[in-house]
Amino acid sequence: MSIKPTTQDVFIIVDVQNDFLPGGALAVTNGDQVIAPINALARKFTNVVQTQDWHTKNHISFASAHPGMKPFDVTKLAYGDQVLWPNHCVQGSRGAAFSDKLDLPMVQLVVRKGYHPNIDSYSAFVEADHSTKTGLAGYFKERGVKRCFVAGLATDFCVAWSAMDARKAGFETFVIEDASRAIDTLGSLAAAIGNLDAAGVKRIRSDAIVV
Ligand code: VGL
Ligand code: ZN
Repeated sequence: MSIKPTTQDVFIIVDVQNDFLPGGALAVTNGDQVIAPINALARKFTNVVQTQDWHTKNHISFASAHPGMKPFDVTKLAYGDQVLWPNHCVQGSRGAAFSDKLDLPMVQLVVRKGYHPNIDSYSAFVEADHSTKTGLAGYFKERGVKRCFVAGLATDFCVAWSAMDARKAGFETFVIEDASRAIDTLGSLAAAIGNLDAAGVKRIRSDAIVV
């Protein structure tokens, strides 16, 4: 398969932030390996957007906000099960900043997410309560976007949830696997791949994208 991006395609670069990279608060194994393929891919698209995990200080997704709980425990919140994380991507912090190895001057929009204190948001489109919207689907529709290509960190959380919601919003959707890396806690990577396949999200490699 080879795909030549058009003006109806968008590349969504998910959460390539210091806290998800080696040495960060919620480091994804080999997370830094996504940077070179993402820098290369971004040059093949006319539309590129980035997402940025952007939490309040005592965000409800942090284990530290739940006495007696620890990172990677799962708890029940008003909107359903929530994995609890180490404190990460706090608004304005160095950890929340994009990696300075990214070379992405062409990015058109940065979508911040996870800024409501009581709602997590893995997805770039719809928050974890499954109803609060970020506005990104509307932005894409106004701009005539038809296909979304998603890569970044982490495959099994923010990449997968963003891809699932892109598909639900009616976009043909692709996850670029070699430009993504997973956290893989409690079987989350296998579950995410099962969900993506069932939803008709295509999993491809970056060499499928040609100029
Ligand atoms: C993410 C866990 C918590 C991600 C964000 O970017 O995949 N994962 N917050
Ligand atoms: Zn987060």
